[in-house]
Amino acid sequence: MRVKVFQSEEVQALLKAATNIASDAGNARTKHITHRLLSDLFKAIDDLDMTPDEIWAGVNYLNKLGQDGEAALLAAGLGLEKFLDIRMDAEDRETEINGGTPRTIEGPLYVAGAAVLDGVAKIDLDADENAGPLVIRGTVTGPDGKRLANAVVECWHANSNGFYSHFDPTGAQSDFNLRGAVRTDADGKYEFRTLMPVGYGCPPQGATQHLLTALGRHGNRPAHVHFFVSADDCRKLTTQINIEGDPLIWDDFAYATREDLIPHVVEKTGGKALGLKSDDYKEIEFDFKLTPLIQGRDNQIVQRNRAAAA
Ligand code: MBD
Ligand code: FE
Repeated sequence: MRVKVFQSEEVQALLKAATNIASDAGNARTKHITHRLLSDLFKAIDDLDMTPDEIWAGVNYLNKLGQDGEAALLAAGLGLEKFLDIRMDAEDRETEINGGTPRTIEGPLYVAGAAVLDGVAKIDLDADENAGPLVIRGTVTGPDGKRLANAVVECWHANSNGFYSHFDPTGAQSDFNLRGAVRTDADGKYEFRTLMPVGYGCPPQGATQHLLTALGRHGNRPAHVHFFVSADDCRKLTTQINIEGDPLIWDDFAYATREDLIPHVVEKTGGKALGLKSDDYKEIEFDFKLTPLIQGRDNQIVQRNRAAAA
């Protein structure tokens, strides 16, 4: 079948009817976007001569994706979340905002509600035999380069199985294990005492991995730690650091790695005095540089569904 019907009056009328585009009812923006996306889909079906079997495979895939709760995971894996960062980076260049710590994707595994502690937080609540101690510390500075007291640094990462609390398929972790929040001290310093994470892998039986496999791709991330950093009169930063030396650093299925987000990992001793589980530990020093509000507002605040725990 090589028919092309997309441009026909019948199909154009169908697109308009299906999205109620000629009416004042409904939400104008939603109708505009739906009309465009549905039109692009219809055109692609024509252009690529997609078969009914292919279309129903796709529809069934969406059901499986929702059942698995993986739509946001797929968004990361297909580069959609990275694309949004690329757009925000371009917007920053246009508004001549520079010098801040690079952003990178939030991902789907944040949980709101961690208690905010002063200066230092020990966030490894559960024992993890296969993970050694890790201290992540540094400063938060504002657009003028001055250190910021009372900035809030939130942090979340995986355990030695690559699993995040709240999303751990084994159910093994307590609510805020490896998640925390710290308010910077008078010198703008923050510190997390935690354990070394291991890279994440998509659920092997899930819809995301299913598509990635069909694309000949893996669904793995290098070991990494997520952060939100917020302070008065600054834009909220969403970023991550990667653990230096991970073989997947430049082969992340979610495309989150950036040159300036791979701090050195330093071997230290004196962990016992810090309350760590061994005297030998690893340390990462990483400073966050925040950027100014734009005409008094934070254009980096992103609304999305996020898990929460108390
Ligand atoms: C993660 O830990 C993550 O950070 C992203 C972006 C996707 C899946 C798992
Ligand atoms: Fe992650």
